[in-house]
Amino acid sequence: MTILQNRKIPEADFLAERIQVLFGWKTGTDPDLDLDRAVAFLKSIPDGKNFAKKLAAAKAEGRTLVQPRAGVPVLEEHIKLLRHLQASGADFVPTTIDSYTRQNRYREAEAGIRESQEQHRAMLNGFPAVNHGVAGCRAVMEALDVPVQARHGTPDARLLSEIIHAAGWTSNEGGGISYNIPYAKSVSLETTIRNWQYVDRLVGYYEERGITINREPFGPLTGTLVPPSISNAVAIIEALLAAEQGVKNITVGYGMGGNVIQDVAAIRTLQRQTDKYLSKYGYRDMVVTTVFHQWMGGFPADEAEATGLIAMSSTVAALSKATKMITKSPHESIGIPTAEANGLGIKASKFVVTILKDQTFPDCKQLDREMAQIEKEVDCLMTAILVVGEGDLAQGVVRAFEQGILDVPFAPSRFNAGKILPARDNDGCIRILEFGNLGFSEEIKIFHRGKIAERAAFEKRPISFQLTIDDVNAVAMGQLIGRGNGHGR
Ligand code: 8ZB
Repeated sequence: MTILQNRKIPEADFLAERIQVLFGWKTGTDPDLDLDRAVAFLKSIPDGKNFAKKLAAAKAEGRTLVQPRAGVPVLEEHIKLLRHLQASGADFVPTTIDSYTRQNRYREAEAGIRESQEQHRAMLNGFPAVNHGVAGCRAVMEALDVPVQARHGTPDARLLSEIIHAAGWTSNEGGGISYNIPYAKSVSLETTIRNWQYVDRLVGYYEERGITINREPFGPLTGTLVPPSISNAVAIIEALLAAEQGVKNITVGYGMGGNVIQDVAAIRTLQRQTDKYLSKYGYRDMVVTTVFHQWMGGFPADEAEATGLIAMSSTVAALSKATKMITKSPHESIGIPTAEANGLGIKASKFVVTILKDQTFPDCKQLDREMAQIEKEVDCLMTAILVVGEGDLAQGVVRAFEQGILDVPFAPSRFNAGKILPARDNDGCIRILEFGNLGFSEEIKIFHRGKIAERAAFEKRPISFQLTIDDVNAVAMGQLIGRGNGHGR
């Protein structure tokens, strides 16, 4: 086996590997997966249904567009669901893929479709796109007036990506880090980075033939108290890895933290630093947009409170000028929402971003400071990664995770050190309490320690893991900062 490198896969190697990939399941031998036919089909899709073009237009207008998550196993039911969400105001529709498909367990997915039909209810937690094949996925795309994206969490999404793109879905979420570390326990980063280079190379193949397809790394990672510099660094790395394979249209993402200034700073720096790093490494003609994820942590069970949190998330997204926002529903604390609850989340969100469309968060000292802090931390991490990678980004990522230089809080993967502990400061900004071996300079660590010490002093309690625990549960209970006893609402 060749060693992993951040190098564009030669076309001949890609096409040779592709033959193996397509044999992964019977729908992979569909003649519509012939690349010339897929190119011709994608060229016939109107601009309004092209995810990449619609994002570029929204960015130019300074609008924040909305997109839910959704997916059910039976084709006709899935189409009905997406049409309902489109009618509720979704600017983009998703297709959330079920867990068997994410694990490449297509036989079990097949059984799940059958059982769902027999029992008239969803027996899978998403849409098994590989089993439905190009024809089924095209039927989904053709039933809608807005662009379609696949959203999943798949370590090896090569066959899935082949099928959805050939079907005219013009966006795909995921990446070698962001669909491994938060989702898998024992798949190596070498494996997932290589698999996602293939997924990106496929998009590069289409781009070379005049078809633009959007790619979106999964920004929020574990969605729980992730410091912005860590998620931004991962997003930038995945954007660079994708660009090397020929991707041109990339949406970098961030999951809401809860402090408004830190959230606005995170989206602004994410845009700016992604642009900066792409151009620094020579990638031209890139279209970079941003996605803000509504609160990804524990939600309040009360539906009115949940709707309040959705509205707050929308406010921050709009003021940050994120290009797109992923919505939640008032059912979030229970699990997968009904179509109605999902539509309600979209409607509430869209109402807020529309009202706020002409307003931007104002420049101020606090925002400048927070932006400078995030940028300094991201630069520090990027330098450390390239140093351990001896100049190669892909190798750098593998080694940085091995050594804990890059470390994601609360991740299940055994390829993640899991040594850092985040906690909020006295303003609710996410900071770091325990650094493990994170690639931060002493100056940055002093800043974080100072911020956490300030909060602990205010709450008159010691600096400990208890702060982290209290913060993880706080929002669901109606506070941002887990103040412990005596400092509640
Ligand atoms: C990492 C993403 C978690 C979020 C939602 C969860 C949660 C998962 C589906 C779905 C609608 C689905 N989610 N699967 N939402 N339909 N099939 O993703 O509820 O908010």
